Amino acid sequence: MHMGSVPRNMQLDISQMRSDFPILSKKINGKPLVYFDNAATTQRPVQVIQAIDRFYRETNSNVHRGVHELSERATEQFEAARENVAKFINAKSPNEIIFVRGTTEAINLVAYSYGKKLRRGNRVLLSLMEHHSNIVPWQFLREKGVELDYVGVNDDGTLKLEDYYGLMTKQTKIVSIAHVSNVLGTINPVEEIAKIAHEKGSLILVDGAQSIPHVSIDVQEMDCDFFAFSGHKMLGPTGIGVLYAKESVLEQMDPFMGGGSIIKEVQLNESKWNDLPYKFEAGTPNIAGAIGLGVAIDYLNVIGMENIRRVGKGLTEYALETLPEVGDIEIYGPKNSEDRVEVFSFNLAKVHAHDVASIVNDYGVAIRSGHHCAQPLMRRLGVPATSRASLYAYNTKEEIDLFIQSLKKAKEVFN
Ligand code: 7TS
Repeated sequence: MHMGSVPRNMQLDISQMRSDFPILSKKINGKPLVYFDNAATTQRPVQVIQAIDRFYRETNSNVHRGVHELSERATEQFEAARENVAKFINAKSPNEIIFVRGTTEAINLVAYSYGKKLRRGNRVLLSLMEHHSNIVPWQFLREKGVELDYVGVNDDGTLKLEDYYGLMTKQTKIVSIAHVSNVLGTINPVEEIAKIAHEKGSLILVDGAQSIPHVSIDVQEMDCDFFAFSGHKMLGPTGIGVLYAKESVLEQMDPFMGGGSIIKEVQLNESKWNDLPYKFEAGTPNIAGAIGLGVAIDYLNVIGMENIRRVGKGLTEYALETLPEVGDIEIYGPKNSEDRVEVFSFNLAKVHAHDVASIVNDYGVAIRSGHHCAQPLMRRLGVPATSRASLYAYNTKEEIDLFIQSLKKAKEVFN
């Protein structure tokens, strides 16, 4: 696809889109690759691959340091990427965009820097469907007497919203919640949760790792205080991610890591912090990664997030309709394409999740199996593991058909 060639709301030409992703035409085990592990990481279009290559060939230099031409160009491109991110999620200002390594680092930053302000008896409200990266950083705060509470999950894979009313107390200082579950695909009503949190005087962090590739994000409308995401789950490079936070909230927080770039002045025993967003970006950043992320955003904008969501709903409807054909299959999560994205965790009766993943691999199908870094959710589901097929807009119904055939083979082998 040539950038700029898909007007919004036009039918997306999937085969043209697929031709932008070199890896999608690879063969695996002699079979055409069916890549259904997009929740772990998406693939990259040539536009992103070329942008990184071009940066190292033509512009490579450190940012915010030199007055020489290359350093100025690198800084310009790096800051343009920040502006691009700000526009993509409708942040008020690029100062609210902090480049980090990914969602994990973004949440650790908040748990550390905002966590420093918490005291014994304060509480953090999470949910049973969180990825470990939205649990473990908060557990570090238990050392100083901060307690954790968990909102439950209904049998249909939705959040027990009433728990937000029951569990929020005056001591609850932050609510942290996945926008989309990496296991169930559930889209959580984060606008509503933000309202409840703010009414009760708490801040809210939204883990957008799994929502940013699928749905259009407006942080002002959502009214979240923090929004975290990873470049590699939205067609961008690994090792780059974003913490969005309201400027007023960031102003009140201390830096996460010490080092260069975050300071205005260093004395022997203390330092003065730099302005936003640099106060939170210690050391040389992932410059090529940020530039690559900016190009991934350009790519998503050209296709249009509403087109991506529409294609995703179509894939969800087709998968939910056809997967039961396999027989003896339990599919977790909401049954309605409005309430979920195209991420399907499932178990076949009498076959271990790892065996399923390993057999379909023989047929060129890449899926993940295990606890998906969500052990509390596995316990809630009453299973040690699931297999997970996570699709993206470049996947097709034909690939779902191939996947179903490979699942039938897995059943044959074990029954
Ligand atoms: N939050 C959610 C909801 C996630 O799904 C993931 C990664 C993370 C945070 C962490 O993101 P990272 O980029 O910092 O690693 N989820 C998965 C997954 O489901 N399979 O592999 C990684």
